[in-house]
Amino acid sequence: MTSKPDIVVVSPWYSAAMDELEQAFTVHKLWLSKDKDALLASVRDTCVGIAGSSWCTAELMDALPNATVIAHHGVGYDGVDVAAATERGIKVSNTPDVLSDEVADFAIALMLATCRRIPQADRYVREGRWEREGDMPFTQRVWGRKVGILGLGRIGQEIAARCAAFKMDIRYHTRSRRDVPYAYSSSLAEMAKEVDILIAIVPGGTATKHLINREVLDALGPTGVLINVARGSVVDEDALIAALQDGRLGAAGLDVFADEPRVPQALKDMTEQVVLQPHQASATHDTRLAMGRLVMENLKAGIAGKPLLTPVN
Ligand code: NAP
Ligand code: 8YV
Repeated sequence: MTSKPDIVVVSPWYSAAMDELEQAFTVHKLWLSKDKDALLASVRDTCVGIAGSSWCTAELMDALPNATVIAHHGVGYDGVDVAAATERGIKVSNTPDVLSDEVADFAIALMLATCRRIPQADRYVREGRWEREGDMPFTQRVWGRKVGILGLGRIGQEIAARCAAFKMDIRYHTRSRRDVPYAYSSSLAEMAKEVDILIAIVPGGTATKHLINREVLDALGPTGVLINVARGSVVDEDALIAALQDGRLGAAGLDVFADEPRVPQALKDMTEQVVLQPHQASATHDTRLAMGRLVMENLKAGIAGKPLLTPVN
């Protein structure tokens, strides 16, 4: 019997997909290891692939010099040092497309939950306030309103298609204009001024850091709603908290945060204006299985010296 190739997994993902991974590879689980240096030293010569759902540094690549592929679990690979991988001749893959519809569904759910105050209404019933106080205060309409989408890539376009079904007036901001039936805005702040709801779905990393800043939040205004399903780094979190506390921004629905899984207490305390989610937009059984399988297929291809299915570099 031929032995299974050694791979190092930095951080885990869906257990059913991890089980399948272990059928194909000898999986060394870095996140469980008490002595990470010793684990890396023990597979220094034999490890041919790296996978993970969070980070991958140049230091890790140097500790595993025979790894030829880094298969990232997630479409956003801002935690992976791709430049360092390219310099070392290591191929990198991500998991695009298989999660686009799931994340788009979730963005719409979060927009509806935030505008129609669904978590607040649930609490209103459970806390007996309906019986004591009567009907709860009215909420904001979603259908027919103006929505601005920051990022109109694979997921952004699926969000736009769903917003169209809600009869919304759709605009978008990206660096390059696309051939789509939605209004293009070359300025994010200008777009924020025009819309009722701003949905962020751009990649993370330095290029998009704090794109949504005080100016953009003020442009969105006291009745404006921010939905962030992109990365926490895209929003200046301090500016967001201040805008919500001062009433300069109406409400926010957030799936992603600057320092996950830690969420600022100030956001947790704002139970009326803010809906919080634990970075779960792609987290269904079906989609996480598809993502995990794509990681595995990329590892197999990279280790066999074949082109990756979904290459990044
Ligand atoms: P994609 O197809 O690469 O689309 C990215 C979009 O962002 C493009 O339209 C791009 O257009 C735009 N963009 C990039 N940099 C920009 C900038 N500096 N200013 C304005 N627009 C910019 O990626 P995707 O598959 O849709 O995924 C997008 C991101 O969603 C991921 O990278 C990830 O961070 C996030 N995500 C989050 C979750 C979650 O669980 N919450 C799940 C999946 C994905 P231009 O290049 O023309 O600017
Ligand atoms: C995952 C994501 O939660 O694909 C992405 O970019 O943010 C999510 O699908 C994350 O990558 C964890 O694996």
